[in-house]
Amino acid sequence: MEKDISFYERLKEKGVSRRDFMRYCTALTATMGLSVAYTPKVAEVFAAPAQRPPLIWLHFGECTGCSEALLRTQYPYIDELVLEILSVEYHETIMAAAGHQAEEQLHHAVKQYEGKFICVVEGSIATKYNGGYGKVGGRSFLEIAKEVTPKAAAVIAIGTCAAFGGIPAAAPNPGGYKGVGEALGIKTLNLPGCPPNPINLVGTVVNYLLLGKLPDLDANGRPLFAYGKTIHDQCPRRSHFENEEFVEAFGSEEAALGYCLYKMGCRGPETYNNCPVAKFNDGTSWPVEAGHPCIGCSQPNFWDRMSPFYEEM
Ligand code: FSX
Ligand code: SF4
Ligand code: F3S
Repeated sequence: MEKDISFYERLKEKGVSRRDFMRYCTALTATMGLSVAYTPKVAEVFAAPAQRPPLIWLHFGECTGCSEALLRTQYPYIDELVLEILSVEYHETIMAAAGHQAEEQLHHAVKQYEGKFICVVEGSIATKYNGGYGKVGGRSFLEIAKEVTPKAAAVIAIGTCAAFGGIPAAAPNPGGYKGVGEALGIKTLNLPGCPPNPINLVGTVVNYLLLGKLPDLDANGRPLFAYGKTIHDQCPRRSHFENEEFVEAFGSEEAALGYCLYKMGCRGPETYNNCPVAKFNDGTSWPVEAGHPCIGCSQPNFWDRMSPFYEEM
């Protein structure tokens, strides 16, 4: 197919071989919880997308780490891949427009793609004082979210801030920050993590394009394919936990031996995410593999509930 050829040629120009791409698709298929037999179909979603749903990406109270995680992700061409399957109509961090021009672009995109666009929200929403603690272009996050999200086909809350309030909502939370679903009283698909793993956003979108529906969710709105198990249940240090072989000080012999980090405050037993399997930075590593306890960054209210960090619960 001509389209197929041009896609692989484009990848080649970026220095990405067909083999690298298939390796990525295999990892993505496994992350999505599909059998390996689905890999060619997943590759097809990128190579010959049946449709490119329009995407509007909103920024509220956050650190932009979610966008950073997506755009500087493990595979240098992932931004290209995301653009192959999604038509990004509005994203404040990466678009050229600024000021009034940017506002116009948002207004225009919402109107043009009403009922069809996927709205990705990054960051939480200030709800006290009429939303006065967080504004863009003179309008509160609350006002913008109330205007845009009802017109979307689906709302994806990316990162713990958008999903559950995250760091902006940490006590004493003077601005009354809340996750998007709670602030607006709507159901969102949540992809928490501070930052979240971008492969879970790509997996969600590919699931939608391949199977025609959003993935199944847990009670916290998180896709089960990524958040169905605890860190602890997938952790390669688990046998040390069972054998009661614990690290009690950073830099110790036990730390060098890769013992369990439970006594260093690891929250893996109560945190749901696929970090041990999906890993970060081209599958290089993840917190526990690097010798750092999991701080529970993808759980609701982690900043308050999981702290003080580095202390056994
Ligand atoms: Fe929040 Fe996104 Fe933490 Fe940052 O912007 S999930 S503060 S890493 O990245 O929203
Ligand atoms: Fe569980 Fe953390 Fe120990 Fe891994 S390091 S086995 S997640 S307590
Ligand atoms: Fe976060 Fe724990 Fe994974 S801190 S990145 S959920 S290992």
